[in-house]
Amino acid sequence: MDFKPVDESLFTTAKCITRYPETILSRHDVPYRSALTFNAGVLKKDGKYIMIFRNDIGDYDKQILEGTNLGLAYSDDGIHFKVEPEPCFAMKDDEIMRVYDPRITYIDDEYCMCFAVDTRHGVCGGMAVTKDLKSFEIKSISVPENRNMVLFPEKINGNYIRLERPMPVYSRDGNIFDIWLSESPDLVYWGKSRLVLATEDVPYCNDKIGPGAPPIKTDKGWLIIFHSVDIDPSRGKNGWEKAWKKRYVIGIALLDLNDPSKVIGMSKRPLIVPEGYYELEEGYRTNALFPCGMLLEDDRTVRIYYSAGDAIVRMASANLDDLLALCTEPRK
Ligand code: BMA
Repeated sequence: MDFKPVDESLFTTAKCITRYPETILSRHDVPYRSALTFNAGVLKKDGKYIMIFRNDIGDYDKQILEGTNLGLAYSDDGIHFKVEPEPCFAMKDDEIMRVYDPRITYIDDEYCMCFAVDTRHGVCGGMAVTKDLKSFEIKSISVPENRNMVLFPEKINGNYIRLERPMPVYSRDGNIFDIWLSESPDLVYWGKSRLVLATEDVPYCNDKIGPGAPPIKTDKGWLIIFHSVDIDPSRGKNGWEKAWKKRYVIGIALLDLNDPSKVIGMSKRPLIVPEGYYELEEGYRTNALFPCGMLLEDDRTVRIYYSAGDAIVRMASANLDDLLALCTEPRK
């Protein structure tokens, strides 16, 4: 596989981003077995914050992982979360090995959770609805290989819309995966699939991209957040893995309000890149930021919940107008 180096000078965090200095969630906050708490969907509803997070069970210090379930946490301020006594969701049978990476949307008076499903025959994208965050009804599980699904918070032209990230391996060399969109009348049957954002259109990517959190509707368009990966074969061991050649950064773009398969703006540089001890040096896989939550805190402030090192949940905020400007204007 050819390696196309990325331009390192692009990799700075945008000036409009303010990181919350403390960790939002770690294994120490979880009242059941937990080694890694990350990739958390976060929603604000009626002034309360709801988080569903991936909980990898095991022993952090011994670097042992034994399985995955999803945990539920509530907060009054979006910063201090209290984890419920038991995990809220898991799937495991002869075919399904685990579910992970939840994203949550509130639509039609219920919560819809999108998640990845590892099966013995490939990775699928799953969707389930719930009214009480306790009992979930599975609506659909895609064919492999697909994941990183996020559902828009409202129907567009009569259909539910999701972003997703299929993983085609025959057409291009390497793991070059793009962001797609599909429509559904009922959350069960999905179609009208089309490409939204291609990897080669992201100037700081040489590997794959994937949708992050449910989009935010603005008067300029749908604001989307995504992860973008670049590979450098000279990177060596870090985190728990023998060799980790990737860096995951966070990007943003703007989609057309009526036809969200059309990209109408995109920041040409990453929004957030790994910085500081917990993002660069600590964790299961260091150098990896992965956003699964984004919400409007008030009319003009956006909060972004992202994982660092596949180990903890962190949060950063920015002014909405600054984010929209990054998508539509060259960065100073
Ligand atoms: C992706 C998924 C995520 C993970 C990310 C960074 O491919 O496996 O669950 O957070 O890699 O390691």
